[in-house]
Amino acid sequence: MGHFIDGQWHEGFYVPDKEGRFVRTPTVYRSPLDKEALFKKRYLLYVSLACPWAHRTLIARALLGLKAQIEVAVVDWLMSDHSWAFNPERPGCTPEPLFGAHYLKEIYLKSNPNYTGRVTVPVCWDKEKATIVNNESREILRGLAKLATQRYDLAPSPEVDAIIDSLYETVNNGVYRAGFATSQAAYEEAVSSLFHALEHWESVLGKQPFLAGQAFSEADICFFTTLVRFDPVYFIHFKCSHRRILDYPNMWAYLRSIYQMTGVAETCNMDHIRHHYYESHRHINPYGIVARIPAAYLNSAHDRWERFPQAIFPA
Ligand SMILES: N[C@@H](CCC(=O)N[C@@H](CS)C(=O)NCC(=O)O)C(=O)O
Repeated sequence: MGHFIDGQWHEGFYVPDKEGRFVRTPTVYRSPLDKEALFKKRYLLYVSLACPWAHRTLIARALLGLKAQIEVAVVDWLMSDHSWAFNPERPGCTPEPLFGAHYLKEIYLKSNPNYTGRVTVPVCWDKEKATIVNNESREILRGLAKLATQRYDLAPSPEVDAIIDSLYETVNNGVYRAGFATSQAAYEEAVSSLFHALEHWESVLGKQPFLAGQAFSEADICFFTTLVRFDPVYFIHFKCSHRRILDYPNMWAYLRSIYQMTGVAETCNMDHIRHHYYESHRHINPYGIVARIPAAYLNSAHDRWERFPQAIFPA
């Protein structure tokens, strides 16, 4: 891991705040996605199959019928001192298709040789303008949802934004705040707000099929990509150990209901997910031992559609 300052690479992990809290750096590229660019197939998405933020964009691409429009380049699961790398030999990975780059950081420098910031995925690259358009998953997700013509409304109400906001700190970033805390107090703070939020959503999902009500939305995509990593990784590696998702009947069935929507399971690569976390974060898992995958099946039967016959979802 590392980051750029004025185009110079500096190795090292995130620096916590004074109280030992993990602090995520804001992303730099925030331009809106453009319809013409999308349908002229100018966008290339750089992703890691391990990353929950990048995973959001892959699910939107699949559910919105955009696979033919958007090419995807997949980095290796291992994050080294040079950050994300291309390793086409590894199953599930691709070569870097435009420049034959070895590292994703080369792409950031092609966009701006004096770039300051982290080298994160997802990245939405414009092939014609040879620049990064956006590297903030939530904005890429919204951009795709707004521009897709094979249309399913993934943001059907303003409530969706409020839910995504509330999920961010407690759940999506909450697991990282727990796992990367460098003091007991920072860990307790993160894990308490994480499980407080999970208890809340467990109760909501007992009454309705999706977070925002009857209709599947972007909020469900944002929740799903954390939930699917929870039992195999966050519960162990990030010490989010109060309960597994399997222990919450509504959330466990909800997780499986989304996993089983057409096109979603293919976006979930449990090898990339598990190997990335356990092998890349050696400061919290020094020997890189990868925990065995839980026995519970994501494709086991669930009763969500019988319980909620009014549920609206894309596939
Ligand atoms: N806010 C960003 C976060 C993206 C992010 O942090 N991705 C991680 C992978 S899970 C990453 O690339 N980290 C590399 C680093 O921070 O150096 C988003 O939602 O797109």
